[in-house]
Amino acid sequence: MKRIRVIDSHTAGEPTRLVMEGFPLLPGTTMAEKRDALRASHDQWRRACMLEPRGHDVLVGALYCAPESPDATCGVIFFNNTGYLGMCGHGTIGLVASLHHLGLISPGDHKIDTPVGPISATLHEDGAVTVRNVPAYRYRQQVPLEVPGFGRVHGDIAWGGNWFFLISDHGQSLTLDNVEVLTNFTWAVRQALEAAAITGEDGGLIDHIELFADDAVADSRNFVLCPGKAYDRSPCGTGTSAKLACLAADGKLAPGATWMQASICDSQFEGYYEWEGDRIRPYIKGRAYLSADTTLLIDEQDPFAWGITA
Ligand code: PYC
Repeated sequence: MKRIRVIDSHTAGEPTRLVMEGFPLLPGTTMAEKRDALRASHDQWRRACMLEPRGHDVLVGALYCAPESPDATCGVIFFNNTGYLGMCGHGTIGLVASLHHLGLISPGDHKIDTPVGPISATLHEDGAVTVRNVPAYRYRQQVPLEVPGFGRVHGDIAWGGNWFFLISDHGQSLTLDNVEVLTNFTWAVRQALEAAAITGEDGGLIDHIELFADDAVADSRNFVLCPGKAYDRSPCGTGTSAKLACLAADGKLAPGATWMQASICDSQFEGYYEWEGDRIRPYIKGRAYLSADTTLLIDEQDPFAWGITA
């Protein structure tokens, strides 16, 4: 029997499964090298934790690693049901809340190494967490896109730790009772981007689609389609970072001013930014709640030991 020690949490409704122990040792010194080794040689461990029967398509995994820099608290590799994420805002908030639950960290600032660069997170006395994300920027503005079955939309392409296509002129209703339609629409957008060879900088795959609408309480409401076709229950930390980059580029939000981003589930993140050259440094504040502190068992006799795959 193989054992994987995990801590489950949710941040603004979006779940994170933190893997503390049980994965094989990964070669490499940087988080990117360790992520590549996990993907190339040990991907079944990701699948065992993320896929049914132990996981599900909404879940994001976070592998707790030794840090690559001497002043970091830890390193982390994020993944989901289909593969690997560069960064994950809600997952970082879940990671910090989980490490606090385990007694491994105290309120204060913590540097964390990720495959896309170092970030830091502040654990506040009240349990909230502010993530100082990787630098974000808008790469292209108002790119026209024909979406089969839906017509023409325009979107900004922005980096917030993952690549996003951000659309406002979608004509869709951003309500929780409409998620099936929103999922079909955003999946069609993602396929249309791939068919048209529209990418992020350096050919980066745009694997997150983000829709915006007005919100009664917050500054904006979003719907975010994640790479595995599930929608983000939270306002998406990297997606809110990409939004801040677009607002900054448009001169619509001043540095330091607060942006309240609501999710399709009515949960909220608070964001603000600082300029760093021609990019912005996004800050995202939210809160995670613990939901399980447990051990996953992998029985080699189990035909679904390593997850149910297509
Ligand atoms: O919070 O950055 C985020 C995120 C990415 C995918 C799901 N959540």
